[in-house]
Amino acid sequence: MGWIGERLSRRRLLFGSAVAGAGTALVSLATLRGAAQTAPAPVAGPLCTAGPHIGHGNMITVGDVDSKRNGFDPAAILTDWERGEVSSLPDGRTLRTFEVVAEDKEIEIAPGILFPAWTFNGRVPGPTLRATEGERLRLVFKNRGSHVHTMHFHGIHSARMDGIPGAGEVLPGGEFVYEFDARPFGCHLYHCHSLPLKRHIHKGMYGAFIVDPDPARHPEHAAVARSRLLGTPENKEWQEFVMVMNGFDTDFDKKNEIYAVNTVAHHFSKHPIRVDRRRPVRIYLVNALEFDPINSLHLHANFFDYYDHGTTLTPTLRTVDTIMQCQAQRGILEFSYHAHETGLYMFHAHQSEFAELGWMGMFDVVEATA
Ligand SMILES: [Cu+2]
Repeated sequence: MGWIGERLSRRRLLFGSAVAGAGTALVSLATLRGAAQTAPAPVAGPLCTAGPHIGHGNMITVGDVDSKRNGFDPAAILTDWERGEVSSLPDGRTLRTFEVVAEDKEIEIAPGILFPAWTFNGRVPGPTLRATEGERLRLVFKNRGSHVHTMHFHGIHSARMDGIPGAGEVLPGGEFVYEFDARPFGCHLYHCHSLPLKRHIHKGMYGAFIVDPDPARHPEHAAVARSRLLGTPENKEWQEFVMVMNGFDTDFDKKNEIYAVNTVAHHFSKHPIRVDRRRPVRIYLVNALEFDPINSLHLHANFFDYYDHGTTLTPTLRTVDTIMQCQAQRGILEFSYHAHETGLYMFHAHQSEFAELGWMGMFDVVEATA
């Protein structure tokens, strides 16, 4: 199949499924948001862009995914830090213990489109594990799924703790305890590393793993480190969000039909992320996409500083509005709308096809959030 043919086929699948699966039609975002309430509802075919050509007229799915049934909400995932249980080791160091359970679960990734996922703690992406540099981490991993799984962390650890076949792989019904120090600080990820690897990852077995810098270890940039350290007054000034870019191959042809941030296609187009105009924004961006080698984030009407992998306290890129990430690449974006007027500001993958198939969202910049 040629390049154009593939694209037509992928779009037909999403649009066809949305219509057949949920009895819905596709309308423009402007209509959905009520900006064109007087206009007739557009009749959309698989590739039709009919409808009022006003406002943010983007083709998106109609209706909403049932977050309660899913057991997770893409918006809640933005700020849902899993901190584990904290205790002290005999030498006085902090021990942070997390429990993660693998289980099979059918999830809804677009209205009416179900996907047979393999999950960590029943959600995709898995829990955002957040620790502080230098702590001892203990990950109690239980496999209640139907396949063998692992937790492989992007971080520094011993071979025995690598979470690959032969080192921490867990049979269904089994359990393994991974233990290592939280380092280096940064924006990382974990994922299953069982074989076939791309299938295990793509089924939903990944999550963000954030290690906050310890300000005492970075006297030259202590203020920046404090602003990253969850719980400090400096950190509270920031509006922090985790965005895990992912996709789903719903017909198992090794191509994605759905793209998203935090799993649900177009979620943040329908439910813009409220942002206080006066406070800075920090995004922990992780690319967990399989099958496509590159993903990206483009921010409209603004520019950001970028910290590749989050492992530095000074930006690795300054004043950019688009960042690309290869598979498993991640980083921290920092920006502000303090000099902007309030309103809706878009962000999306700049691979236009990804955006149209779900990887698109909005910030709702307001004067103040509660
Ligand atoms: Cu797995």
